[in-house]
Amino acid sequence: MKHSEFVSASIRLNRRKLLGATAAAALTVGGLPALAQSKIVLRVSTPAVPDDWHARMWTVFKDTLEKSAPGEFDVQINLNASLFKQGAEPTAMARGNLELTTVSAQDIAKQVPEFSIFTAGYIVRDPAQQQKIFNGPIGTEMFKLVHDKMDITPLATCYYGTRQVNLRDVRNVKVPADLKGVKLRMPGSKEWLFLGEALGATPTPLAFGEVYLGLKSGTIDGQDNPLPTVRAAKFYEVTKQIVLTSHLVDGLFIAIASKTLAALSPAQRQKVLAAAQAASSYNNENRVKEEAELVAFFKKEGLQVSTPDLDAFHKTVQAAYQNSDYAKVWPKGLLDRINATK
Ligand code: KDO
Repeated sequence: MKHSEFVSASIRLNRRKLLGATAAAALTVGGLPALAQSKIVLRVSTPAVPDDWHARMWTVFKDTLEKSAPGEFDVQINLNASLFKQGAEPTAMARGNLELTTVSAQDIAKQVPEFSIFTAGYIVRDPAQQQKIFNGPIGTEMFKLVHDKMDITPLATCYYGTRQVNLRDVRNVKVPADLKGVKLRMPGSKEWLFLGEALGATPTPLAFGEVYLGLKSGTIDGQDNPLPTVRAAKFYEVTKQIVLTSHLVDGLFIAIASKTLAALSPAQRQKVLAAAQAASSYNNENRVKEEAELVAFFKKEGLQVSTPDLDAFHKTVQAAYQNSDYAKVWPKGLLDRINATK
């Protein structure tokens, strides 16, 4: 099943669940929503800073939708977690208080434990493989679980970048044991904290918006994020080293509240899906390109950029996950299927 077919199938299910077959039929008159005169408000909330690609892509989403459906939608973009705090978005969407966000694998795993396979270090190999995984049968199966359990529908997969360790002070980091005692800031959920622990550090939970000051004041010793975000959020101003651990090829999923999607006409749904795909393509292309250029930029800014013993990191991190409760709920055979995705 293609992703667009998955979206259409999810919508059909949801409309029935929501409205009952007759009411669902009555909502569309001649292919147009009954309330076509008033614009459909789509509120977006994200912790992203304005200069980051997954913030800028929402303007692409808005512009694409305005072109394909002039005057039909009012897309309201709220950056810097100004509408909902980081991680609170999926609940807000299920309650009808928010229409769109980018949801992380870690936030999904809270409600869909099977998804925690994508929170584990060194599983997904690179951005191209990530797209293949989520745009193929694995994505369809996993997104169905998200749809069924969370009342949100993933529309497109964004490459968020490959996470690297970024330290306040220079340290000789070759193997995970060299991060012992390092207060490494992680987002505040157990899935994230486990990753920090698996890397050998002492994970410290903190919201994204507080990381810059935490690094500046020294309440944390470091943080992990992909290089484009280290630039966009200006963490390089308050840190001295980047250790290229490349521990997580991270993804963010553009998701819409399933009730919102179900209330759209079929044509509108396709336009929203196409706009989400245009936004993620914009993000993915720019992020991959910039990621390749940033080591030189950080060196120019005076940071030390080092490469650790990646085999040692792989082995330690993978062993931590394999021996954890997370791996116990990974669907049978999924890891092999991911590894076989080329
Ligand atoms: C972060 O808090 O480190 C993180 O990178 C986690 C991601 O899942 C995502 O929430 C991201 O922040 C924000 O979008 C800010 O870039």
